[in-house]
Amino acid sequence: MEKILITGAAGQLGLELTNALITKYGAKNILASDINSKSAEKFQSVKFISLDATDSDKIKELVVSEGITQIYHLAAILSAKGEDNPLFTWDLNMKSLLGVLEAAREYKLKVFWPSSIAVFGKDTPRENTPQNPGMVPTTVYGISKQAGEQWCNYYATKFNVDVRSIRYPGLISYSAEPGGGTTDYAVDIFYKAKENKKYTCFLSEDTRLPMMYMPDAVRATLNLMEAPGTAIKTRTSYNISGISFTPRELSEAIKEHIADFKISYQPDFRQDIADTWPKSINDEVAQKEWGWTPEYNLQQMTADMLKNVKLKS
Ligand code: AKB
Repeated sequence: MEKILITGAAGQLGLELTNALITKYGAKNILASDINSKSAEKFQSVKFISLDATDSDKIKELVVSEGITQIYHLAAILSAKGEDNPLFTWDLNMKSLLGVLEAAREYKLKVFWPSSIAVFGKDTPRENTPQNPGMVPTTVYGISKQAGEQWCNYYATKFNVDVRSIRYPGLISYSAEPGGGTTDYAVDIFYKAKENKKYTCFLSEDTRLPMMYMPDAVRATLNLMEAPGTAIKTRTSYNISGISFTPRELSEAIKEHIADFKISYQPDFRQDIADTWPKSINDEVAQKEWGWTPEYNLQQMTADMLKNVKLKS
């Protein structure tokens, strides 16, 4: 039986993946962790521990004491927030990954680790971005994800560690808000649309970015982790495509439900980051190797978000 440790379980992706893993493997086989001990309240049905993901000794200790067989290592600082403190971001993102990979080598664990479209940069073709183009990332988060992909590939080829990864686009969900990303506007906008029918966007109206609705992202992750090892030929990280849209197109989709919704634009430093990222992603390799295909389009995602977003009291 699998026993799964999740780091960064209280984050936007963490909460949803934890729930999906509980459904798949049963609550008693899941150990949720996050650095913030207050996050415990988010995990009623599953064991939770407060864990600094850079503490590699503690991770190894847990692997032994809890009989862990898989780690979903999600803890990281994202693109926009990472720029506030580049060295700390590098340290946290890399140290935690290397600790997990070492534990995986020693105890033969299976690992999932998220990469990001932030690995791409100014030299990358921005339309239909291929799996292996030139990549010179422009944020410390992107640099850490790019280097992390190489480390994953190294551990997979040199030590036979079964580590699998996806380059997520911007993720959109209603259970937990994202924290510190360049794509966060695509979640914030739904809260503001429901709260007071207007939103000031920190990206310009025509900034097209790759995004994905959370149910697709969770399904992609589980499908990748379930695929036979022989099918997984890419051990850096897989491109996957969902929905690409601009803030203007998203606002138009919202207006189909809230006719008097208004959007204005005040681009800030996040615009410079977005301008180096792809507009759309080519995911032929993921399609071919493990059968990836998205389900949600812009209209379906928008209707579902507006139905489910709950305003904070
Ligand atoms: C961010 O904007 O930093 C993240 C990402 C695309 O990895 N959502």
